[in-house]
Amino acid sequence: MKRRSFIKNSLLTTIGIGMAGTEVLGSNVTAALEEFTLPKLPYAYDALEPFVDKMTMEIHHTKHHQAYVNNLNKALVGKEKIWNSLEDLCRKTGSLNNDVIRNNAGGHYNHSFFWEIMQPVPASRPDGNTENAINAAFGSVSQMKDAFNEIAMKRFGSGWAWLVMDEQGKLQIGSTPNQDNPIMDISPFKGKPVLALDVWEHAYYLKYQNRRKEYIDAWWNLVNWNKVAQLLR
Ligand code: MN3
Repeated sequence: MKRRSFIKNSLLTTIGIGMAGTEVLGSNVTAALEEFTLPKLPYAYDALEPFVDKMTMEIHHTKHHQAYVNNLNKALVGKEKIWNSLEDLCRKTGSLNNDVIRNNAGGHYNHSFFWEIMQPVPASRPDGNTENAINAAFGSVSQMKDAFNEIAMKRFGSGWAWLVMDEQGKLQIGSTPNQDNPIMDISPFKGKPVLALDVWEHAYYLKYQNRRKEYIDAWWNLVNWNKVAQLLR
């Protein structure tokens, strides 16, 4: 055997052994206890004052959101890992058929999204592309806000209001109960989230008590339109 082909054959053998020795991720892979972790807030707890107060933010993030993460991790232990991300887990809610996973995966996804689409004042403004998309669907930014506010007010009990992009690329407004969201296969309202508002009482009760409308109006001052623009791209 010539030296060159000997090296080539050895190399192929090495690669072959390497591949055979690599464990292929199969259906027997199960979730670990630290599957998901609480993301850091992109700003300080008091950064959204006076519209959302520091204590609400601190409890909302360190207690409520942390509890969704903890309960989700607990519920997933030992489950066959048929998801590869939090989004994917939400999309497969139907096949998982487990209300604890549904509520806590939704809780984790929704809050992670919610922190990102807010920013301290002075907030950004919708860019040209965002405004065009909103105008095309609702007539104007102010008409979109009216429709969004109405849906957020009408959500009975706990849930979320959403601005999403549907499969045709058109903006739609809708609401989901509890911690459901528009990327869940089981949700009748579907789309890619571009804006979300938490209307659970824990999101506003300390400062606004029963005055959900005041909270909603105040919240518009915090919208991170740069993030919305990114999501629309
Ligand atoms: Mn919440």
